[in-house]
Amino acid sequence: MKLILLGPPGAGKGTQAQRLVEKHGIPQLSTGDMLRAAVKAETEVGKRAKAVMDAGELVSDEIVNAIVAERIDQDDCAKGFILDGYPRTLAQADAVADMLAERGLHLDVVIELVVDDKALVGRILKRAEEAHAAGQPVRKDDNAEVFEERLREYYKKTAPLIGYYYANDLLKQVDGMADMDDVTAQIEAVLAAVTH
Ligand code: B4P
Repeated sequence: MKLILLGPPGAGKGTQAQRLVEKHGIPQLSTGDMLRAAVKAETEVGKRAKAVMDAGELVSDEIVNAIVAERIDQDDCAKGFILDGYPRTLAQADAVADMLAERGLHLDVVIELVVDDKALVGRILKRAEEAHAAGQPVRKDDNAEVFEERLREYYKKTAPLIGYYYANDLLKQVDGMADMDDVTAQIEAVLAAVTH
């Protein structure tokens, strides 16, 4: 099973991807996590990505496409994978199509988590507050100002993917405003329908 989780920042892509990993035993390929790991390890990619991420903007297609292409060739991706937060631009979507075609693979479904803007900012600020209260590091992009930029980037560069995947007959929408268990149940229903 190869699927994409699509949605605005804070929609719950990472949250739901982790649940899918547990249930289906396929890996979560989160470009956000991969980039944060590169920043932490101070690799060349991390050094180039840091300022861009801190400002709430998107890292270049070239960097992101390269890290995903390398990742999907690893053994644990043989049975499938969950693309979480990737693709985020039309150029990235074209890159995924090429990457999969070159390997004789295809996408099963693209699941969009639909959440309104007000709820998104509330979730992000809550995550920042909870991390702070627990003495954990707060993500530099989890504040109201940077979040506004993340959302602008989403509408400008990522939202066009909704029409792109709809036209390719791959898009399924779920109500991301529901509680986490309900969202999981909706996703499982979509997966059951597309894989049977
Ligand atoms: P990501 O790490 O992908 O972060 P995100 O979009 O904010 O998170 P997500 O939607 O996964 O939300 P989550 O489950 O955590 O990206 C960060 C940055 O990396 C980008 O801004 C960009 O700079 C860079 N980047 C990543 N991928 C890129 C790409 N492909 N191209 C270029 N740049 C890229 O949920 C958020 C919060 O909501 C959590 O606290 C969670 O507990 C809560 N929550 C989840 N579901 C909920 C629900 N149903 N109800 C209530 N709360 C819920």
